[in-house]
Amino acid sequence: MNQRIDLRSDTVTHPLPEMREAMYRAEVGDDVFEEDPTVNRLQEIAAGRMGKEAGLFVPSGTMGNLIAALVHCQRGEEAIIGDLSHTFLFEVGGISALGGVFPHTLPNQPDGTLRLEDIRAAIRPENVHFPKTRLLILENTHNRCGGAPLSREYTRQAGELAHAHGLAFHIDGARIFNAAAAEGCSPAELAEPADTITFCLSKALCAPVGSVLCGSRETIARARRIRKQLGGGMRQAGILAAAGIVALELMPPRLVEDHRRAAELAGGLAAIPGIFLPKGMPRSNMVFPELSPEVPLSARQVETALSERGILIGRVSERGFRLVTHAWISDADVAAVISAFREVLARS
Ligand code: TLP
Repeated sequence: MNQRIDLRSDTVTHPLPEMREAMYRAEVGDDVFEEDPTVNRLQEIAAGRMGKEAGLFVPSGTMGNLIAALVHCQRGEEAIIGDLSHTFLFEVGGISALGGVFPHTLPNQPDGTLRLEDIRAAIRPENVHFPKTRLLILENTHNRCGGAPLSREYTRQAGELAHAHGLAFHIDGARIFNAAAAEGCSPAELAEPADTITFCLSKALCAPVGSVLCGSRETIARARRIRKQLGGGMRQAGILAAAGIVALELMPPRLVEDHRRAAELAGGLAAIPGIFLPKGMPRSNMVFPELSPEVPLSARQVETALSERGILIGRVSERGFRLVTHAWISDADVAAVISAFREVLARS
């Protein structure tokens, strides 16, 4: 990668040499005919990791979540979803624009959960005035809630509640491998209560493109038709899937390193006068520092000053930032970012 220290997201990671090699050598076929052996293998491996019967390779996490909403809901039906969830905030309203799915938002708690009593109260009784509540969507790790992982126990309870009321349960597990690393369990254990889960190959796992939607054989067969309808049927996609297979083989065990670096980054930033961090965070690879009220700079000014020093970070509010660690961020980078923040704030 280039010389910049890029903490804007783990989506900025580039494929490893092993991935490029596997892409070069990939056996391919027409995946719309289900004849691409590399895609088929990726889907099988991915489903195995999630403890589901089948997987579907999709171009993005956004499409995976959209297909899940469309597979579980008819137009005019409702999905219960966190008000800080990626699907609600950052997927261009796709579930309603394209699927006619009505989002019933509930407040995300600081730990990324939705309160079970809120979910229970949101499920609508049969009444001619109401949309049918069909789906519960949770996000693990929860991006806007500090990268918080949801526990197995919470996920199990949420799943039980959803199923007891006849709802389907989808997990946006874009970073489910980070959640598993943080919780010290397997992704399959976190996915177990869900009917479907999407996870991304192109974030912390460093593959260049793609996500996989996993679920039962029957659900994934229907999802395949929806993917085609959305224009997501790809042809010799084995070139991309090959990198995904390497991602699944090589990357999950190293995620704890990203989490350790995020903790070190947070510790270093918290020691700088004028910066504070939410308590108990980070739990995975995201750090959300904020400027204290006495700092005369805006987040935008700090972001610009850092970018002049070759450090790119995300800005999430007037006073807040998001910094994401990933395979391209070293210990030296963490130290450089802490001292650059210190210098920029000392000059204000
Ligand atoms: N998140 C991106 C941005 O869109 C904000 C990021 O930099 O974090 N679910 C979650 C929880 C996500 O964080 C993202 C991407 C997605 C879904 C969508 O994945 P893609 O970008 O592959 O469509």
